[in-house]
Amino acid sequence: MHLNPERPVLCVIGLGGNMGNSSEYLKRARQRLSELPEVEELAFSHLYQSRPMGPESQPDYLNAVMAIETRLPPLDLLDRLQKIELEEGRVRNGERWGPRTLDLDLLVYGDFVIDHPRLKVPHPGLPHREFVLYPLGEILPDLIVPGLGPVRALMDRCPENGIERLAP
Ligand code: A4P
Ligand code: MG
Repeated sequence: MHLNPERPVLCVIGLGGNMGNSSEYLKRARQRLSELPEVEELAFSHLYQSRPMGPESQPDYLNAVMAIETRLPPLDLLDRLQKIELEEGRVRNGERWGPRTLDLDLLVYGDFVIDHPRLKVPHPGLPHREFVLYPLGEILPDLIVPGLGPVRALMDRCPENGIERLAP
């Protein structure tokens, strides 16, 4: 996949974490993402507290989403996200959906639908996850997710599952 956009592309990144001081991890991740030379921040949602998807014997998560503009090709952007995860103390221990300090998912990359061994976009979990859809609906309520439709319609079909928007 050699996609090299000529113009900046609107992308959405999902941030999550449930180990350590999650609001600090999310804040630092936001800072680091917006400091990347090829990235401009457009919007950042409130923080949301959500019940863990996956093993239940782990703390609640804090989640947020960030809209950016970038000319980075998608796999380069993924590399940047994974580098930040690693540097922020993320340990991949193989447990699926286990606890983590920081998880950065590329949710949307412009109008593109990407099916690559390292990267699926839009993120396959997007239509089923309240902790993605509710913050996304807050900052980009009119977004049409490629192949999936309007965010509002996706939200209407996704139960809230106890998600709470936190005060700033
Ligand atoms: N990958 C493919 N597509 C993407 C994409 N769009 N964005 C590949 C990011 N990565 C993508 O990810 C595994 C591989 O997915 C990567 O190497 C990348 O090439 P990972 O971060 O190493 O592993 P993971 O995150 O444990 O697995 P997974 O299945 O991606 O988990 P999720 O979907 O990230 O979910 N509960 C609440 N309430 N809130 C959460 O944020 N997060 C998770 C993790 C579990 N439960 C949660 C939450
Ligand atoms: Mg992930």
